[in-house]
Amino acid sequence: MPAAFPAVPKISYEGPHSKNPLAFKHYNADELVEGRSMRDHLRFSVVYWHTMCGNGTDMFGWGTAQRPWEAGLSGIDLAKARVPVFFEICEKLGAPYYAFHDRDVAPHGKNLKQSNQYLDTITKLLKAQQKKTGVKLLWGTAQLFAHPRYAHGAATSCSADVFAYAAAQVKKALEVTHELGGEGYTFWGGREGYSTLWNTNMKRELEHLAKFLHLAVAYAKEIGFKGQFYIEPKPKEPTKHQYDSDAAACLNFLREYDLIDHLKLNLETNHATLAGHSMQHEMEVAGAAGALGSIDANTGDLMLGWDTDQFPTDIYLTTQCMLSMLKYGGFTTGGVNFDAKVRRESFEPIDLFHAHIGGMDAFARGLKIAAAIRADGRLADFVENRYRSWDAGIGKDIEKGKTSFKQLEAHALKQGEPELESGRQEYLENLINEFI
Ligand code: XUL
Ligand code: CO
Repeated sequence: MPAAFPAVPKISYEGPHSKNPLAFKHYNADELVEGRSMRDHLRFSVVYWHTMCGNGTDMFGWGTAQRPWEAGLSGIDLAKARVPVFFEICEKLGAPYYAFHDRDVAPHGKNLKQSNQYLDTITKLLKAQQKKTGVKLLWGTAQLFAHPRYAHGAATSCSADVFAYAAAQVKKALEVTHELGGEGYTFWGGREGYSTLWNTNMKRELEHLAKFLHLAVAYAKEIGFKGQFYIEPKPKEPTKHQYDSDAAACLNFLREYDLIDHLKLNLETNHATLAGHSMQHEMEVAGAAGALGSIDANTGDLMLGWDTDQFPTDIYLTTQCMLSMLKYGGFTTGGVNFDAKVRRESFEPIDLFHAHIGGMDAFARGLKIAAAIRADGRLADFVENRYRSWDAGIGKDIEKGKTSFKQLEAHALKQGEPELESGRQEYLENLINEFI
């Protein structure tokens, strides 16, 4: 099979002064940051669904994308043709990982058996390409939202037969992820929510979702899959309300149903903003709970109210992501997964390279800036100093559980009106700007 991008070389690092659109200006894979290579810090991952299957369709118009390697092909033949092109892109980008849904890599069959056969056919090709290129699987997942059978949800469907069908699909997706050496498996509850409460038994649906996840955990154990499970919060779209609405809701759900030891969070910027949060907020919520697993790196357009899945280019965003990530010890099983798609207007194949190079460079800059802010130390010192009243005296006693309301009342009566200090928001915003 001839290369799909014969004119694109392996993308190399040329430094910040390069004007070459097909070179990294900031991502230098071997460069050490805080003693770890950028490659290992960022663990970049390319997604199969947007990169290979995205065709620029929107609610008002059909696809725009020009993909010469797809000409005249459909079904399993198209699926086969996409595999080497995808790995050519990953390899040329130097992205060490990828992620997929079962039904992006292989087509829907006329029944489950045929779908599984298609998936087996493609899994062999993926495995061969992984071996050839060294690109590894960050996580796999099952697409439980596109087919009409999932109109009422998958694990939260009102139909037990749909639950069973979804379980069968996840069983197979787990086997394939395991076969491909996947380091994780993600649950994004595409239609696990409701459109109207008039027809919904929420308690029952939540219990079913928990049951589904417990069954998945049990099956992973049975087949020896040791990868990390993730749940990916998103508040809405396609449903009006999704049960995995944000990091806090997911953590509550995982704790309530005794799943907290089995799943971490895979956070996505555009999902955070749809939930009315910043990505930094979501990362701090997950990090504080010890559940920060992986990120789907993208961004929304704040002028639009939907999930536009754009490539991240905002240095403030990537700096915030990497500050939180470094603070909580960096990625272990997860990575920076580009769940992002080129715009409908960017229909030429080369746009796929510009998009990923830009996203990788934006994260590389974020990483370096975050490391510089940490090395400088003023930000961390400020926060530490802000809480110093908890390090000794009454604060220390409260934290240690050595006080009662009566003792606190005595303290307040004796101490009088507490003295406060400024939060210095503007000073800190200026401090951050020194580094950006
Ligand atoms: C959808 C989304 C998904 C998940 C995987 O908004 O983010 O692509 O990442 O199912
Ligand atoms: Co995502």
